[in-house]
Amino acid sequence: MIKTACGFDCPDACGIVCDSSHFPKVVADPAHPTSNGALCSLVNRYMHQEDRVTKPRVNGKEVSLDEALEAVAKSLEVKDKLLWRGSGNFGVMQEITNLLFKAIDGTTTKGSLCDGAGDAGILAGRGVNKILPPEQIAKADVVVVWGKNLTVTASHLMPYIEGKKLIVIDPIVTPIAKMADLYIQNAPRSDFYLALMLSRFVIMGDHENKEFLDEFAPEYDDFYDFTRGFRIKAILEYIGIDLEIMGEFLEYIVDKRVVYLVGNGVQKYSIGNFVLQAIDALAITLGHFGKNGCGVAFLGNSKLGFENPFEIKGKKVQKAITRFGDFDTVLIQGGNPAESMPDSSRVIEELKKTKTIIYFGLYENETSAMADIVIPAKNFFEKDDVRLSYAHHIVSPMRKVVECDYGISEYDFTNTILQKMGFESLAKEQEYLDIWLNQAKQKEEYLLSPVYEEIPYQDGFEDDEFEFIDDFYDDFETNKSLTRVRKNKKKDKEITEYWLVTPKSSHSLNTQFQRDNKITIHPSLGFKDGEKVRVYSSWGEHEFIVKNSDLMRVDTVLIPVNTIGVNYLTPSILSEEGDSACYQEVKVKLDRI
Ligand SMILES: Nc1nc2c(c(=O)[nH]1)N[C@H]1C(S)=C(S)[C@@H](COP(=O)(O)OP(=O)(O)OC[C@H]3O[C@@H](n4cnc5c(=O)[nH]c(N)nc54)[C@H](O)[C@@H]3O)O[C@H]1N2
Ligand SMILES: Nc1nc2c(c(=O)[nH]1)N[C@H]1C(S)=C(S)[C@@H](COP(=O)(O)OP(=O)(O)OC[C@H]3O[C@@H](n4cnc5c(=O)[nH]c(N)nc54)[C@H](O)[C@@H]3O)O[C@H]1N2
Ligand SMILES: [Mo]
Repeated sequence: MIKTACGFDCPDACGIVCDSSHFPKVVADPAHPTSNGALCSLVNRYMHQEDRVTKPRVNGKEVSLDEALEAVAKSLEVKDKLLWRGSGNFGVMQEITNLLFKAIDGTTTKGSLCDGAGDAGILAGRGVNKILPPEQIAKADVVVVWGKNLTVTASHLMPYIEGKKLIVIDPIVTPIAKMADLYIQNAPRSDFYLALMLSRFVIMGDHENKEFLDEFAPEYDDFYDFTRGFRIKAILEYIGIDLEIMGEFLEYIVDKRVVYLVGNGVQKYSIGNFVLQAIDALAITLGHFGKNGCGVAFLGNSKLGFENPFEIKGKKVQKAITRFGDFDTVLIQGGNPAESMPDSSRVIEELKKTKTIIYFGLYENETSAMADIVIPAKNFFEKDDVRLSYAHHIVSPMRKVVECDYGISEYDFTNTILQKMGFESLAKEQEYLDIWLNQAKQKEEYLLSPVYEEIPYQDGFEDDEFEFIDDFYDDFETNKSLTRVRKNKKKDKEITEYWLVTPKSSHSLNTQFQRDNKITIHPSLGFKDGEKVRVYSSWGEHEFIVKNSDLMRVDTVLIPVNTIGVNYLTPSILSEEGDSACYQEVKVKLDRI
C-alpha cells in the first residue's frame, strides 16, 4: 500500500491510497480529512485517458526522448525565451523548471488565469491571504456559498456544511443552489454591489459588531459613508433582487457564526479585487473573522510561510495576456494556453509568430497540435512530488507508484537540459523534496503547513487593522452600451447582449478530459435545443449547440471552460489589481445560423 495525493488543481487535494499490485485501481485515503472516502470521477478518467502524449516529436516527426531533449536544448540557445506554465499539476516540483530559466536568463510569467483578482482584494483588506481550515466550516451555524460551485469544484467540502443553514449566491441555479435555505440568483458581476449594500444595511440597522470593529477595523465609519455613496434603488435593480431578500439574508447572518465560501465566479472581472474586499468587509462589520466557526474562505495561498527554493527573480511578462510572438522559443509546461487563455484568436496568432514552441505535457490538445517540439510528461503516479492545498493546510508527499518508460519528470527534464547546455547539474531530487517536507510540521499522522493556525486572524490583520475600500472605479459599467440589460424580467425582448458565465465542469479539469460544444440559455430566448448558434463578442466568435434551461437568468448564457472555443469570446484584459484574466468581463450576442 502506498499513500500519495491527487495532483489536480483542486482545493480538495485528496489523499489517495494505491495498492501497487492492483494499479491502476486507486481509492481515497479513508483517514484524509478532505477525501472523505471517495475520489471524484476525474481521477478514474486520469487513469484511463486515451490521448496521452507517449512519443516525443520534433517538427511532426517521432524521435527518441534524447533527440527531442537535444532539440529543446538547442532551441533555448536564443536571445528571447519564455517559460509559460499552466496548472495541470499542482505538485511543487512543477516549478523546478524555473531554475533552468534562471540559468539561461530566460523570461517567466507573473499574474494569473485563475484567482489573481480575488487574491489582490484579500491582500488589500487583510494584508495576507490565510487559509480557513475546513474544521471551521464544521463549527459554523450558517454557510454562505458565494460564486462557488461546491458540488462540482470542491465536492469534498460537502460533509462540512451538513446541517448548517445554507445561503447560495449564484446567477445559475447550480446543484448547491437547489439545496439552499436562501438562494439569491443575482446578476453576474453584481457581487461587489451586493456585499456593499449588505454592509450598509448591517450598520444602518445597528447590527455591526462594535467591539470587534473598534479593535480590528476602526475605520468603519468612513466605510459606512463610502457605502452611502451608492444609490440603493438603482443598485438593487442592477443586482436583480428586492429589499426583502436583503433583509432575509441579514436575518440569517446577524449574531450567528458564519463562514463564507467564496469561489472564482465572483471575481472573473476587472473589479474582481473589489469584490473580495467588499465580501471581506461585510464579514468584518459583523465580526465574522478570527473566531470559531467564522471566516471568509477564498482560494488561499498554499505556499504562505514556505521558503520556495524555486522562486526566481528576472524578467517576467503577464501570464493572462502574454505576447508569445515576442519570443523565439516558448516552453509551455503543464498548460493548454491555445484553449485556456482568454482571447483565443489573439493567443493563436501570437503562438504562430513564435519560432519554436515546446509543449511539455500529458495530453494532446490544441497547444500540442501547434508545437514544434513535444515532450511527454509523467503523471503524478509516475514521479515523486509534494502537494500543498489552497483550501487546507495538509502537506502531502506525492509518491511514485508506477514506472513510466516514455515520459520525463520536471526534475529530470530540467537537469538534462541544464547538462546539455553546459550548466551545473541540479542537486539530488530528494534534496528539493526535503526542502519542502522539512518546513512542514507534524500533527498526528499528517504534515501541516508551517503557518497552520486553527483560527486564522485571531490576533487581527497584517497591518493591525483591516483596510476598507475607500475608492472604487468601474469603467465597464459606465459604458452605457454595455449596460443596456437592466429590467430583464419585464422587457425580455430588449435584451440583445448577454452576460457570459464560464465556470468549471464536472466532466473536466479545465480543458483536460471530456470536452463539450454546448451553450445553455433561457428558453425565452427562442432557440431550439440542438440548434447551432453563432455566439460573438467584441473579441471573437464561435459556434455552439443550444441547450435550453430555465435554471438560467434571461440575461445570462452559460458556456463552461471545457467547451471548445469558449475563449474566442473572452477578453485580453487584466484585472484592476492582481494581474488576473477577466473571463467574464464581456457580453455576448447570439445569431441563428
Ligand atoms: N470538476 C472540476 N473541479 C475543479 C476544476 C475543474 O475544471 N473541474 N477546476 C479547479 C480550478 S482550476 C479552480 S480555480 C476551481 C474553481 O472553482 P469555483 O470557485 O467553483 O469556480 P467556477 O466553477 O469558475 O465558478 C463557480 C460558480 O460561480 C458562479 N458565478 C459566475 N459568475 C458569477 C458572478 O458574477 N457572481 C456570483 N455570485 N457567482 C458567479 C458560477 O455560476 C459557478 O457556479 O475549481 C477547481 N476544481
Ligand atoms: N473560459 C474559461 N477559461 C478558463 C477558466 C474558466 O473558468 N473559463 N478557468 C481558468 C483557470 S481558473 C485556470 S486554473 C486555467 C487552467 O488552464 P491550464 O493551466 O492551461 O490547464 P488545463 O487546460 O487543464 O491544461 C493543463 C495541461 O497540463 C498538462 N499536465 C497535466 N499534468 C502534468 C504534469 O504533471 N506535468 C506536465 N508537464 N504537464 C501536465 C496536461 O497535458 C494538460 O493539458 O484555465 C483558465 N481558463
Ligand atoms: Mo484555477
